[in-house]
Amino acid sequence: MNELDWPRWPNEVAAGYRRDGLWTGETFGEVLRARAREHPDRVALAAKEGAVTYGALDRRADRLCAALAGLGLRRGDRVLVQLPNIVELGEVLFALLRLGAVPVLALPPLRSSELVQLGEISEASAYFVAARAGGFDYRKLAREVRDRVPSLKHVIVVGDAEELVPLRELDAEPVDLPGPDAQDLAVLQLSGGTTAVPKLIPRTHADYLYCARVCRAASGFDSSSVYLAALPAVHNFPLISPGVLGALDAGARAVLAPLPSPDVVFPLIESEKVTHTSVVPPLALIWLNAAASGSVPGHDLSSLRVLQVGGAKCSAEVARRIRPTLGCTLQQAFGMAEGLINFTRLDDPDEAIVWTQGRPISPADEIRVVDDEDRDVPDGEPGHLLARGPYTIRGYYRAAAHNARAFTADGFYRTGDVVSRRADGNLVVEGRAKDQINRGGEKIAPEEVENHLLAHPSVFDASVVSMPDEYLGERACAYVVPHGEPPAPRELLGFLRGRGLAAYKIPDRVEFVSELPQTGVGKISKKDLRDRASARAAGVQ
Ligand code: J2J
Repeated sequence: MNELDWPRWPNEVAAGYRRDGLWTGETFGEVLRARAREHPDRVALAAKEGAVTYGALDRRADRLCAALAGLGLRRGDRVLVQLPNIVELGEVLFALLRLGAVPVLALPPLRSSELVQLGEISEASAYFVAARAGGFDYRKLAREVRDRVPSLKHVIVVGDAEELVPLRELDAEPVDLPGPDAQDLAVLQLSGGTTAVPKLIPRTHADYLYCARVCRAASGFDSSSVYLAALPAVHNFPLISPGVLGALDAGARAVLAPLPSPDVVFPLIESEKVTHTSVVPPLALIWLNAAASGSVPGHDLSSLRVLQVGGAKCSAEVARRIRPTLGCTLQQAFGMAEGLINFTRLDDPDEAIVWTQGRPISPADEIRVVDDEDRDVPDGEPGHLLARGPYTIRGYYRAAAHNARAFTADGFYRTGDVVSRRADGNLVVEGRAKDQINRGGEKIAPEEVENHLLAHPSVFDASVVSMPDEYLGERACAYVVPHGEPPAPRELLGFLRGRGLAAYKIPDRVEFVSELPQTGVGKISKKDLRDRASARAAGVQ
């Protein structure tokens, strides 16, 4: 991989993080080896189809790593990984991490349009999918992506591979390979994004491990805890905050739920004695309602100690119900795959747990709240949140021009979030300055959807904005100026699906208009459109 592919921390800063013991010399492959030596027979990962011990996971990772090397995969190569919550996800991740090949973590709902872009930017050489998951045939998707991405040589399938490469046949005697260094890339995470082209987030072994460890300390997670991944485990929140990788680093058990619904999750919490899990706010509400109404009766949830809620703002109303209904402590989690994570602390006063999104998890995190000219604003006033620190990236992968805008000259990441800082240090998320829609924790870059709309022959112009929604927080509304006769909304949305866009990015509502409102300088006024969408949602118009 080229040195210029992603911006590193400055040498003296990195040396400081090492000297202070924040970055250790360990890699994920070594961590798994150490835990397997300490307690080979302890269960590492449990999923619907079965469980795997630390010893077995370690051996399988070695053998798969050797087989992948046999296919020609090398340290530094990028590999698309789009797997659901199954044990094989752990096997694949650790085999790649040990080899030093870099998983590009693709959420299961992503489709050909997104996967092709991810494959092209990363020049991925392999792609891991499950044959079918959630009623969808990923082999079909993988073939299409392979045919459109010239670098993709191998499609490896969990389950019935048809003519593709079956994962279970990738098995070879372990070989001694030069593994990655701690400051090499561990994974490429996917940014929530504000641009038409997705941004990849370069996370190293050192910074990702550090992130998991400080998250663990702040959420009271230790080797006797049990983590449940209810959300797709490749997402940053359930993967590393402290998530599945944090649990495995602790030598604890991680449980992978195939679906996040109460009828699946509640029995798992009981049978696996889950202590920690994480959800987005709409899911917290579903769980609360299920627990309160007894719609999934007879399940003992008393093992649950911490419910992390994040990804989007948790309303005080939901927050207040968590302890009385589920019997556990709420931990608000305001994080981002680019790095910075804020948690409320378990021993914070209820008022802070209910009303704030927490504070940085590491004393080495540096945050600033600034005005439009990057001047610090006083506590209590809203401003743009900037972040820098031992697990916050200094730039996206292969995105030099974008990096110049998304980071300050002295290396702070411009989160795009508008927050206020209270005297007690806790942050309150007040809004967002970035052009993004947060649909119940799922992030949509309007520009990406607008470009797909503009590809329709009957669309002259289009703008996609958020509209408030009681359940998801926000939904997406597309304002479309047609070319002549407007297409039927259903046809237009079908067109977007046909272009291979993830279902959650398909606008919830389409409105045809004769023109889009403009700002004084002739740009489309998204603010006017958002106001219009809000009025519509409130039933005013
Ligand atoms: C308001 N907005 C929030 C919150 C994230 C832990 C937790 C979450 C993520 C995540 C993550 C929010 N209240 N509690 O990676 O490790 C919005 C902000 C933020 C963006 C990041 C983790 N929690 N957000 O959500 O990369 O706008 O990471 O900048 O998906 O989600 O999204 P993402």
